Amino acid sequence: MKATAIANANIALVKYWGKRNKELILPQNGSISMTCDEMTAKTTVEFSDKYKEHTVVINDEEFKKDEKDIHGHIDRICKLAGIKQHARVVSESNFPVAAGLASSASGFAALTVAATAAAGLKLSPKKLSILTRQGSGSACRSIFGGFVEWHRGKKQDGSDSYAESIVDKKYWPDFRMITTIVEVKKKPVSSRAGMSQTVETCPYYEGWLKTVDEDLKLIREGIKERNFEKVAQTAEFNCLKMHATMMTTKPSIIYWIPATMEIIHAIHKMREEGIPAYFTIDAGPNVKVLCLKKYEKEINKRLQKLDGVIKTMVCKPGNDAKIIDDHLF
Ligand code: 2P0
Repeated sequence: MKATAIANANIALVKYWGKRNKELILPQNGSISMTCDEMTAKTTVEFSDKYKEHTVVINDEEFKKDEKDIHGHIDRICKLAGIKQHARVVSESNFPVAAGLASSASGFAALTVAATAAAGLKLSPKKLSILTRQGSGSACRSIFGGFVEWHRGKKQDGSDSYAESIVDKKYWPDFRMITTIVEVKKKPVSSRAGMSQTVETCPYYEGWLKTVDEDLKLIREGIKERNFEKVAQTAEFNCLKMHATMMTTKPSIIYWIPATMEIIHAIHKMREEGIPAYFTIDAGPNVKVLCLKKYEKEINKRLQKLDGVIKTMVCKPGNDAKIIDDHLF
């Protein structure tokens, strides 16, 4: 009863920001992401009578019950599989956890794929996505590679709120996402708390919701047409609208630090010079720069020279989450 899975992180082009049901993790709006090949979580799960409780070790640090409730997600899978044993979970990711780099997306996707396999469950990708969503919303998109849409759904039981592939990773291999790290420490306000506060107190939240369907349509079309400007312009604007809702909650949430602004201005300057670069930013200060393969080297070189940039990771469209043989323990 042991299995190991790897899953890539994903970065949203149309953001998920706000829940309509916190228990089932049902979103207020649909979202679209790219699965990122260089940002990976690898997780081994073993169920056994020798374990008296669930233990979870991520990047060599033991995780007790926290806001994300990883232990609760393992219980959910045990219940589904009808097993009574406890689990040992060991996970490693190749990028900082909880710094707005979608670590919970790759983490929960790898955990769900490994734990269901270890528990002997055989679920369709759609069912896996629904189950993963209940651990962490954006993680349901990391079940799939390439470009992915998470449908908002309408049903109260969440059975129509799942992710599916728009196109696989081979469809647009020239698309690049350069993750530009300016801070690696844990962010001051978690995404979960930030989005809840936004739904409750932002006077512009209704305005955000009204514009999302148009962004989803443009990005869906742009991906299918391989129209970089259409996808990247829409994604940048969508990100700014999301941050505008965060900044206008009570109390205000501002994830950006000076280096974040430094990158934004550098991108504006690149565009003035005719280099097509756009940005998107999640619930944290790190910036993801969108570009095409042709401009990747030049843009990456310029980003690395900016004040406050610690490192960059160039990502291409990545793989579906999958089972591998190489266990971590
Ligand atoms: C996204 N983010 O679409 C958006 C953009 C952050 C900003 O999904 O509470 O960790 O576990 O469902 O998925 C981060 O939120 O939150 C997120 P939960 P999650 O990628």
